[in-house]
Amino acid sequence: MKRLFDTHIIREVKELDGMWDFRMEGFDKDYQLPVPSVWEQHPDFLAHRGKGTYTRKVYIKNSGNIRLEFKGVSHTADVYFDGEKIAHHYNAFTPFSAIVKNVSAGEHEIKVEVDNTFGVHSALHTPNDYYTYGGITRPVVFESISDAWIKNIHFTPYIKDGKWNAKIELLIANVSDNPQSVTVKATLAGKEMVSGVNIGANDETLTVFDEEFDGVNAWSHEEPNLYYINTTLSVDGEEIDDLIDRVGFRTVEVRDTKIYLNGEPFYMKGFNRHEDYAVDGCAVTLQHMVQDLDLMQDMNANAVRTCHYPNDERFLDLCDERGIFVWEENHARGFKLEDMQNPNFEQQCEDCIREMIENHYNHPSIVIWGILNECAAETDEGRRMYAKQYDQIRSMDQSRPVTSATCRHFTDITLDLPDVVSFNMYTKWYKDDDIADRNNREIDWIKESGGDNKPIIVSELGAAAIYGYRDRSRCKWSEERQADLIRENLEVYMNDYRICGVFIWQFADCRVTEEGDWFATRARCHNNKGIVDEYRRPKMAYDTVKELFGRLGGI
Ligand code: ADA
Repeated sequence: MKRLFDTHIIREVKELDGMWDFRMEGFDKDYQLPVPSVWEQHPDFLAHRGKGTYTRKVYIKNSGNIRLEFKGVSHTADVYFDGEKIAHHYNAFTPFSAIVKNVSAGEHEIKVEVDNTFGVHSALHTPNDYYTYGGITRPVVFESISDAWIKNIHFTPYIKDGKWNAKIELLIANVSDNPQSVTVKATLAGKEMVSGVNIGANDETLTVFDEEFDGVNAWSHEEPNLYYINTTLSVDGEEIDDLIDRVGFRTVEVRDTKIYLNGEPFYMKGFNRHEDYAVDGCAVTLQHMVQDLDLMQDMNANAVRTCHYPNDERFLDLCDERGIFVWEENHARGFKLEDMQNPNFEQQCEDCIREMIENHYNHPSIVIWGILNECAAETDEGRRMYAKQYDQIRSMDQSRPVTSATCRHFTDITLDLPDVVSFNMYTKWYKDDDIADRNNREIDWIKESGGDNKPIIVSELGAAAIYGYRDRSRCKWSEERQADLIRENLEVYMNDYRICGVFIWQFADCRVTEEGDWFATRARCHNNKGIVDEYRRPKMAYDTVKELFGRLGGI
């Protein structure tokens, strides 16, 4: 399943989860692999970087237009329908789709060529402190669509004269060579909105409703109220298409040094979470997503940062339902200027941001967008790219603040650009400074460097421990030391009124690439700073976090 609820009742939808035929370049053998999954789960491909081809048949009952949607392929996909190329997409972490018009009834073949190799073609998936897996790693959906169909819904709630209002933007497309006249209807919280729409041949049009909604209850951490928005298209009274989404009435604003939800300042305390689970790789199953959030909430967390890329929508659906605040960010981790000058970098970032916001806009749990984690913010060229990406986000979404997690301490020249200033700090792990002193120097610098009077978030803090390694000396890498350092850091940051949120690095241990030099500082080829290991086995720090998140952190 691609979402936690049905997005269509009228539109014919078939999920293509299941066994696909598979061939790997350089392997003279036929395989069958499950979709979604990573090919690294197969003993022949445990650490394989290469090109694999997935194929399967689909049967179409009635001739017409079909639409294929991939929620995630890692990291590059070339899609063929009956041998004709219909899509090319880069980036494992954002969805993409393709339409084939006037397909005859009967059996057809889908082929997906998948590439997880590194090189100049991949500016964002690189040897890094997380692993780039290979495969069709998120759900695939096969739809039959009418000539006129509902492509997207964007829901923007706001308060006017003390009452909940919302702007509802429906993007309606026409894939036929003839103009279409349809009636569009949207139903939300008992209100029905109707409009006639004319769409030119092979064109799209935006229909906008802007209404007051009486009697709705706000979405919040304590009461994450959600509402279904049902939209349909009809011609001469016959319904031909529909799209259902789920929304929440809430506003997010930045005022002075706080972030406000529905007019009240709120504090975020949570984890950085990679999409990585011991046996799933990045194709984390729904039950493991649920387990992750159950564990985070057991530790009294109320927030999660999708480090360092857009997440699976089912995880965002769970956060919507649980009132968990989400910092979602585009795909970038630790790029130096020379990495950012890869000729594909800016376009691949732009595509990722566009696809992230187009697809995740309606999730009330997303309260802040992030970009370019620890990239070259100390350079003029880097600043130009930061500014360009902030501008792109703000052009698409004026309802959420923007930020970026910096590690260019005392040299970052971009702090005047975001709404919220965030920094990553590993005091007492990488450097043995006094935590409070180092924090004061950081915040003093932020205030002098463009971040004055802005909310401040500690976007990463942490220490490593090897699960099961106990040592009464409490030396580094022991569970004891990790628990000590988490306590010492949280006691400082969560008692500092100038800070409105903390994210521990990281929720769970995650696999890292052997390529590059990560192996030297990442025992087991894992980033071992998880509070639980990759099998979600808790380390001693689990109870430390549970205690401190339970009693500290508030506005
Ligand atoms: C950085 C980075 C994380 C991780 C962390 C660490 O802050 O943003 O992805 O690499 O350091 O473990 O050192």
